[in-house]
Amino acid sequence: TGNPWGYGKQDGPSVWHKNYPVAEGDRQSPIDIVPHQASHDPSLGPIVLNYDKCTSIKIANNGHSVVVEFEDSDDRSVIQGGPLGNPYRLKQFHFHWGGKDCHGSEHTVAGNSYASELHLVHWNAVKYKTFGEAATAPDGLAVLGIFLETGDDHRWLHAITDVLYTVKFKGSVTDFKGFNPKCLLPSSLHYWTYLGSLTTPPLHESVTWIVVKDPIIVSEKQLGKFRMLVFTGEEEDQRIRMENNFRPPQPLKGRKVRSSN
Ligand code: SG5
Ligand code: ZN
Repeated sequence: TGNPWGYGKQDGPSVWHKNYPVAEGDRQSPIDIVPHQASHDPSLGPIVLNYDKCTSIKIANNGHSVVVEFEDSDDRSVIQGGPLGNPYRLKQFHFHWGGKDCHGSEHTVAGNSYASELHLVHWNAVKYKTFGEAATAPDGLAVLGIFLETGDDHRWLHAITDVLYTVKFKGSVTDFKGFNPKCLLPSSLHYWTYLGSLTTPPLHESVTWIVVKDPIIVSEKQLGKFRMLVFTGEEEDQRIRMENNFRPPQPLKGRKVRSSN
């Protein structure tokens, strides 16, 4: 379903508006976050992650990123607190990254990119019956964004990088049970928050973004394993390396970014 889109010259972010006019809408993501322009909001509580009985099922290459999917038929893995009025269920997480370590994140901070960005996608199962319904509602989704910076090896990212070779091609899927993404988060969850959109088509304006200020550290070697994935299917003749799968920052259009501290 939908129209083919990607991150190349012909099908990348600069042409998404042709098939998805909301690309030029009033609450698009990502954005450049300018820390001194964010307003501290003392009413913003801490983010609470309840991922304890962890429900990961599988890891997949969807032709745009590598995605870890979760069982989401009940509230075993939820995010709450912060700007959210009720718990939101974890659906999946995925990454965006560059071809070089100098870019790759979707959000930028004062114009600076990180090497990669992790997105934990949650939906409002209190108000909506399905993920699909939530994905089109203004308060339907909550995405937690985590920056990745290069440095030392990350102790827990190996669980993912070690299985990436099994999902090299678009459409490949591998069992991935019992992984708790809490191990991928930095120790401080201070954040910025604003109202935005999915960063990929269909670009629905349905996301409460929660972007964590502190990055996690991963090694160049670990990031290199993501770049061995390909956008293309196993049956296709050409192999296009999966990298630079990020959308650049979009106009703020008067939105306010709030800060938790
Ligand atoms: C939706 O938007 C999509 C994701 C997509 C993000 O959440 O969800 C669905 O279509 C239903 C599962 O696509 C998938 O999860 C396909 C399995 O994520 C991607 O395509 C990976 C880049 C985009 O989410 S984001 O705004 O957090 N980047
Ligand atoms: Zn994403």
